[in-house]
Amino acid sequence: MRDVNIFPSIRVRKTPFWDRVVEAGVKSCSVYNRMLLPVRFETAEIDYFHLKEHVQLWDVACERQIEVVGPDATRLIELLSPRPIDNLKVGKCLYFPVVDQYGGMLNDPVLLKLSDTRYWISIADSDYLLWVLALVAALKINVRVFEPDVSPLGVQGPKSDELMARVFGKEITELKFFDFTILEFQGKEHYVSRSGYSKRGGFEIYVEGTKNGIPMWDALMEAGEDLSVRAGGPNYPERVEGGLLSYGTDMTMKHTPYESGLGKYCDVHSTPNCIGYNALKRVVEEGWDREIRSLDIEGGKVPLCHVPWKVTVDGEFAGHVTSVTWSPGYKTNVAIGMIEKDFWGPDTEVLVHAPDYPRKGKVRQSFYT
Ligand code: THG
Repeated sequence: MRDVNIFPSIRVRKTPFWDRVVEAGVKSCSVYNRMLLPVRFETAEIDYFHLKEHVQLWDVACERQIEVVGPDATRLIELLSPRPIDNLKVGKCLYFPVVDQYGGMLNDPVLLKLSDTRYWISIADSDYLLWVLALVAALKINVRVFEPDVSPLGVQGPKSDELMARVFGKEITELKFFDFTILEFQGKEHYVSRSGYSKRGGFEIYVEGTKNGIPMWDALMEAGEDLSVRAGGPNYPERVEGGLLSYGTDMTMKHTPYESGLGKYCDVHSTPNCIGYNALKRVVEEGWDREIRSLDIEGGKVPLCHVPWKVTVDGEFAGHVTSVTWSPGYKTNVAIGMIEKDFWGPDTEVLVHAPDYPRKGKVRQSFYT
């Protein structure tokens, strides 16, 4: 696709790190939660191998937080998802598929339990704040819901522990996957979790206050000079190989968590307060007819995937692939697709109708690790 600029506008929000992202030579941005999301700095391949070897700072301010605070906070959170939170402790993150009354996915956020009466919902790209506000208004419950001035900064890659230790002290490296803690930086406290939208490991610093973005960025860049730290962003081939889903791309409100491959996180029977309880109970009883799968696709590098590509088997409809790209590491095209039940078994050979020419593909047993 020919390069096209994004027209600057107040409506498409800048991030607290934006000036540094521009200085770092950002080449491509996406728009996510009405905010710019830098995704490419060199080529996708150079960014990919750098992420797998070194450490990158990611401006993921677009992972906006929805703060839920008040006596009815837990009651509200229980309404949102078929994932149980009974045993969730303060200091824990949880990948948290949220649904509507029909069981359709509205978002796939990370939930942070900040206290017994305070949560952050770290959202993917949909207007989820509106849904939560509407529930509060309709239920007349005692809770406040708003978007705080908090902007996540990702520290991703195998050298992220070393970099974080240099800036915040060695203790931070003891943090477990999907736990969070509070760190002080220049007299201000920030939540920090071991999480992130890559399979390479790392942290996310929830930078409090727009004005603290640049000082945080600069401190990490300076401390990591000899670690080859540089700006990066969610890397398309890395996330497709690893099966990190993109809401709005790989699943939408037309899909249940089960179709979205997130059934392993759900337990309808122990979440009767979930707004999708009746719908999802039926899904579990009756089963479902399509599900997310990892696929390999033959031939040279595929073109960009901007609309779902149809998948067939002997001329019969077998689903769509929704994320598809060349993997520089595995030297094949990799994809995420929503595949019909008759064809979702491992090693099923399919035909993927790419815009250039139809290519042979194969359903995989699981994603790459
Ligand atoms: N971090 C934070 N907020 C986010 C994202 C993030 N909000 C938007 C978006 N990403 C939400 N989507 C995802 C998708 C996958 C994961 C996290 C958020 C993820 N999944 C792990 C996996 O699939 O390996 C593990 C989940 C688990 O097993 O608990 O991390 O990245 N703050």
